[in-house]
Amino acid sequence: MSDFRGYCPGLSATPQTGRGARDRGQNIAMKTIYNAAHGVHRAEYEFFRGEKVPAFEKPERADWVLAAVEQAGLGDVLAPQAHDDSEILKVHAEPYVRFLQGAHAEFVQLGGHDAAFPSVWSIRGMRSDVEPRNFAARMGLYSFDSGSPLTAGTWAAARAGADGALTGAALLRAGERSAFVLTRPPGHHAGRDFFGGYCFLNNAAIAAQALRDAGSDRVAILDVDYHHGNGTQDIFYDRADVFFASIHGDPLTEYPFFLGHEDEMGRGPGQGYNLNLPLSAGASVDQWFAALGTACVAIRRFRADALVVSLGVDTFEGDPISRFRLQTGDFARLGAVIAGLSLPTLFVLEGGYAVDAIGANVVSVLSGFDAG
Ligand code: Q9C
Ligand code: ZN
Repeated sequence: MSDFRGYCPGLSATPQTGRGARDRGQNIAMKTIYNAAHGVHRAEYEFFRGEKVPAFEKPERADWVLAAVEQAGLGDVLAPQAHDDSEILKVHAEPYVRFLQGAHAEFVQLGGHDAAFPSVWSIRGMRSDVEPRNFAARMGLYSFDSGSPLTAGTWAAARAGADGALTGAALLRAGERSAFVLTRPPGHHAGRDFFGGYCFLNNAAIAAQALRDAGSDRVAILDVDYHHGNGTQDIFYDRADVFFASIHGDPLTEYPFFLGHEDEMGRGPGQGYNLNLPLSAGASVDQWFAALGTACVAIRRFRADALVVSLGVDTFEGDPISRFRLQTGDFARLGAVIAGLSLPTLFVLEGGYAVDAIGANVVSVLSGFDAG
């Protein structure tokens, strides 16, 4: 593993690693919190270049990750424990959450079938401080793209995923070295009051906030999904107690386009607590790990006492909608580098659309972490 640690300059100065945790008798098997309700969020299609295409964000993704976790014998698989809405309302606006909860029923009431998609948005110079009564208008007010089908099961699946994130945070506070939240829909594009990018509730942000509330002074979020975690950045942009670092495709060419540039460093008290590391589409594996090293240095400097990883594996070379080039073996190296931070670590599943490889890639990260 020592060759991996070289990618996180400064780590060699600190001997405390995962092995130390093992020596101290901590349980090193990683528990998975599996959101079994994920499957009720099921969209037939999304729009791509004006065409209806089969949805990329589909239930098989989580099914295959679960199969791989079980086959690898990673650790116990647990169900999420129910938590109060108040935990979610610390990072999401109440009118948004209430809208999401009832949106599909409203859509059906209006005669809608299958999934609802927004079609009109409040843009520069228009009002977003008045909630319209019209359903289509509220769909637009609370979203930033038309690529996120809102289905009959979206709220139930997303709400159970938030319970999974909160359960994971509680496990860390109870002394687990790590845990894995296996859920969909993903979360990192969802902001305080908007959905988009297949995301509705920001699981990583909900977990980070729960860790803060349970006594962690400084929480770092490391977002390794191919796409910039604009929702997470939005939620914590003004804050110095949650550090956000993201490695992603350059927004000049890659989704979500309108956030994720290097010069976004935080605002007010949050100035200096946001780090974006955009890479050009097609960037090499070496460039990617160099960026990871930079993120690790910043997380160490922040002196985080807990880490949440937004774990997208759409950086995989075979991903159908992304353009980085990591291979399955590289994901183990990623896990080992993260282990070198020696922090209680919660992994939360985000993207990854090469369904036949998603299980191997996720398990590669998690077992690389366990071994690191
Ligand atoms: N039809 C996450 O990885 N647009 N979201 C893709 C292809 C949206 C990705 C266009 C990509 C969102 C969590
Ligand atoms: Zn992604």
